[in-house]
Amino acid sequence: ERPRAWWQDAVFYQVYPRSFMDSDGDGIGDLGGILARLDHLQDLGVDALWLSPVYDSPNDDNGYDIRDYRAVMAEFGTMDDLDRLVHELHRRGMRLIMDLVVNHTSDEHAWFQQALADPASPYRDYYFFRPGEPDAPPNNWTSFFSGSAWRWFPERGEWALHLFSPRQMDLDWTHPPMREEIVEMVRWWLEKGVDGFRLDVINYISKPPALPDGDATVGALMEYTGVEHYFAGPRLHEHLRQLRAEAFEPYAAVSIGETPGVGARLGRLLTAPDRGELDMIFGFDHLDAPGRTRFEDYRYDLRHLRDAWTDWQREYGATCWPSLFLENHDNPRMISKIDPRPEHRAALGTLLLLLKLTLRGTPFLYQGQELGLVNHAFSSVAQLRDVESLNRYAALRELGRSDAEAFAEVLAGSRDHARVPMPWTSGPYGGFTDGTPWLMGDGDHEKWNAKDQAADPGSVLRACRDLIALRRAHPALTRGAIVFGPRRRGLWLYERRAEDETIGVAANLTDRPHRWRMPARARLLYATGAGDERRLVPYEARVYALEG
Ligand code: ISL
Repeated sequence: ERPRAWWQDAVFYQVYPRSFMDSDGDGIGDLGGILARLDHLQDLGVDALWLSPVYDSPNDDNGYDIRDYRAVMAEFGTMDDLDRLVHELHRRGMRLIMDLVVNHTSDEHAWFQQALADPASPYRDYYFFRPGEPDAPPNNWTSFFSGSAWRWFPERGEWALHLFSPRQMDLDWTHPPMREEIVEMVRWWLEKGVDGFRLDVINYISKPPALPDGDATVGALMEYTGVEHYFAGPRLHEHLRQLRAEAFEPYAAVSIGETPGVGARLGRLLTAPDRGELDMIFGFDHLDAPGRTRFEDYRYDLRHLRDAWTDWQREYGATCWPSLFLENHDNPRMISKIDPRPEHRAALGTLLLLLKLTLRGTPFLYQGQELGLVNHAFSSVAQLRDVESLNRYAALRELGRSDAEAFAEVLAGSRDHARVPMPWTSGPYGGFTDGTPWLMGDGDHEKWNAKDQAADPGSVLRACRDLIALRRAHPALTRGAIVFGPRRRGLWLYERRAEDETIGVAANLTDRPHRWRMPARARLLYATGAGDERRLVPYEARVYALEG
C-alpha cells in the first residue's frame, strides 16, 4: 500500500465561485467573496477547497469553457486575488485544488482561433477538424448538451468536434505538442502553490482516431450516442500516466478525475496506486437509481445508495481510495431527490453528511450541503441560466413537447438547483450580493441560511461541524478498515476498525421508525435524532465506539 497521503485524511469542500459570495455588487460571486468567507470554512473544519473553474472564459458553460488557462476570469477578480487565496488558505492550514478542464477549450481560446484563421496553423492538430458537407456531420455522435457533437465552420468548410456545447471544442490528445502544452500549464499552476486538481471529464480525453459511429441502441439507453467509443478510450491510461509523471508527481499534487460512466472495475484501474494514474475518481453510479436518469422525477431510495456504495467499497478493497460525494454543481440537491417533505429535511440532510463523514474514503462537501439546501422552486424556464437546461428545453420543444412537459423534465435534473447563490443571512438575496444575483433564489433563505444555523444548536450546519470534529477525533473513521454488517431491510450497518478502536455506525435509511439493537459494550458517540438503544427515528443515524 502507498504511504498515507494528506488527502486521505482531508475533508474537501467544493466552491462554485459564481454562486458562493459576491464582494463587489455585480451579482456574481468572486474571489474576494471567497476570501471574505474563509472563516465559515474554517469553522466548519474542512481541510481543502476545490474551486470550480476561475480561468478567463466567455462563460458559455460558466467557466468550463476556458479561453486562457493562465488568466483569471475578470468577473471573479485578478491573479493577485487568486495568489492571496492560496496564501490565506495555506496560512490557515488548508489547501486549494483547481479545476482542470482539458478535454476541451472555449472556441475563443487562442489555439482554436488561430486554427480557424489559418489553414497552415500548427494549432489545427490540437482539435478535431474534419472536412465534409454542411448537412452531413462526420459521425453520429451527440453532444451532452443536445444535438450533434459536430459544429460546422462555413469559413473553413469543416466540422469540429464538441462533446459539450458548440462553444467547447474537443482537444485532440493524440497530438504530442498539445499534451506538452497542457503539462507545462499544469506545472505553471503547481509552481504557484496550488495543491492539486480535479480533472474535468478526464476519462473522455482519448478518442479512437477513426471516430467511428456510435451504436444507436447504446445511445438510446444512455442518451448520448458515441459514448462507448470515448468513455474509456484507447490511450486513456497512457495519457493519464504522462500527466502524472510529468506534472503531478514532481509536485506531490493530488489528482481527482471526474469520470462519468466509469464503474468500480475501471475505477480500480484508474486509481490503483501502483499504476500511476489518478489518486481518486468521481464516479456517478450512485447518484441515480438503477435504470433512472437525472432528468426523471422519481424518489431515490437510500437503500440504493447503500447497495451502490457497498459494492464500490468492496471492489476497491484496501488498495484504492474512494471519493465520497453526493452533490456537486451538476446535480440537483440530494435531499429533494430522496424525500422532499419539509419535516424530514434537517434529519435527512444530517444523515447524508454523517454517511459521507464515516465511510471509508475522502468526503467532498458541495457548498450548501452543510446547510441542508434543497432544490429551488423555479416556476418557468426564463429563470434558468444553465446551457444544458436551456438546450434541453429547446430540444424537447422541437420534439413537440408542451412547455409544461419540457419544463417539468428539465426541472427534475437542472444543474441550476445547485447553482443558486449561497444563503448567508435572512436578508435580501441571502446576503450573497448587494446587487442583483445572476441566478435568482426562491426565498427559502429566509429560514435556511448560514447565520441563523450557526446560532442554532439543532441545525444541519452545527451537526456538520460536530461530525467533521468527530471524524478528526477518531482516527478509525479515516484510517480504519470498513466492515459491513448484515443487510437488514432499511438499515445500514457498518464498522470502521483500526488497531486501537472500532467505531460502529447504524443508519435508518427510511422515513419510518426502525428497530435495531445497540451492541453490548458500545458507547454512544453521536446521534442525529431522538431514538434510543432499540429504535431509530426516521432517517436517524447513530455512531458508537465498541469497547473491549
Ligand atoms: O451533464 C452531464 C450529462 O448530462 C454529465 O454527465 C456531465 O457530462 C459530466 O458531469 C461532466 O461535467 C463536467 O464537464 C462539463 C461541465 O459542463 C460540467 O459542469 C463539469 O462538471 C463540461 O466541461
